[in-house]
Amino acid sequence: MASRRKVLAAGLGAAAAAIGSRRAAAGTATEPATEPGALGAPLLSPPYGQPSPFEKGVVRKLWHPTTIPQIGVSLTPLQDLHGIITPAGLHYERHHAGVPAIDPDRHELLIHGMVQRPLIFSMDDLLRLPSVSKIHFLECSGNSQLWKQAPATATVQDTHGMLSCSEWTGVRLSDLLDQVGIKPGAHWILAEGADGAAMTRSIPLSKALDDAIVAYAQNGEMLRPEQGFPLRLLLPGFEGNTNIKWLRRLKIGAAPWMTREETSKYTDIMPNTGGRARQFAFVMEVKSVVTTPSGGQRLRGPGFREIRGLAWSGRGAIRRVEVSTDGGTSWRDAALQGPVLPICLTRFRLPWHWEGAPATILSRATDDRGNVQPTHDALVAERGPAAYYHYNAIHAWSLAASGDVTNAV
Ligand SMILES: Nc1nc2c(c(=O)[nH]1)N[C@H]1C(S)=C(S)[C@@H](COP(=O)(O)O)O[C@H]1N2
Ligand SMILES: [Mo]
Repeated sequence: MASRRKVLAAGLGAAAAAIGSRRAAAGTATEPATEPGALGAPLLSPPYGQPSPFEKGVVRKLWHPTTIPQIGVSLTPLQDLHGIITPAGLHYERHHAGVPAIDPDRHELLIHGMVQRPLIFSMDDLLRLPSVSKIHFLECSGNSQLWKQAPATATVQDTHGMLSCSEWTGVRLSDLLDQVGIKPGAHWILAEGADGAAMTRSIPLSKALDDAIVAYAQNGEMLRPEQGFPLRLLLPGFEGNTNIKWLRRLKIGAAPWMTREETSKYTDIMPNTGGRARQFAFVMEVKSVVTTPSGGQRLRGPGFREIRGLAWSGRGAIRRVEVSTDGGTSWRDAALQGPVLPICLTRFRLPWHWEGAPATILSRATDDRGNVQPTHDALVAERGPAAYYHYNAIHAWSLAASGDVTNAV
């Protein structure tokens, strides 16, 4: 019987039929536990809908306790999400000086520097222009640093939670640059935020002219305050830090400005270079992680179980995800859930029958440019032990015979 169920479990539809935890006895009247209720809650309770109260545990959490609560990171609960879109209220946050309260009616964007006509745009001006909507992930380049401490209790929220994915709507930056007219010799743009940090980053003009969006909306509604309301820069595939929130100024110039965020921070000291650093490594490389089963979860007994996870690349679309349940000795191709979009989270899934023995679960993504997610050892060999940003190595979860899942990195 057990082997027959196992055979059934190999096919997806049959597997689902064999998994129900309670058997409706043949010929006997059986009822599901959930019965039709009396008159329920009225319309508009509340006017802006909220998740079920039973989902109250699905929240962002701090990366680590911060002494100054305005400066730090909150993480997306990847283990609790489905599909590829991150609900706006669960988008990770990274603030360097808290969330400013900006009145959109008073907000302005200045574009100046090496231009023919410096211009100031109001939100009203921007909303009248041709709009574009794109689904893209956003990842902090400091994501997954936790491997350095590697607590066994880490969840995927801890290890990969500086990652979210939204549909972003706004104006093409290239359209705005057309209006101001770029002067010859310009190669860089300085983007500045209106928060207390006045965060500034130098962006290559080529990126600005390619696919950069000056975004005002996220998943169908205006940006959340935490995501930069009323205006942010969205640079598909570039490290989170360059996606300046509360955007107030763009200055066109010939050379990068060497701001704090591109000199003392967001650079990688490279091995065997006499202390030289890799600078302006903007693109977030191909990466993936298994979200089910993942750290902190407990599997209730052997049997059929779908392995699920997310894959993404700042260079293009995901072409392939392989999954190993034996620590990398053998690999199987996971199915990619469509739509498989460029520079976007891609959901992968693999039907699996857990025999109940200890297992080490890994995933390895390949993008459509042929980039393959590296092993931890390969990445450290290339970047050195001091590398901090842009960590995209294969992640491992350890599944014990008890069903407990722990971080194996
Ligand atoms: N103005 C401003 N822009 C900012 C930041 C900031 O602190 N101030 N943080 C940056 C960093 S480090 C990241 S990872 C992303 C995070 O965007 P999110 O908070 O919408 O997830 O915003 C970037 N843009
Ligand atoms: Mo970041």
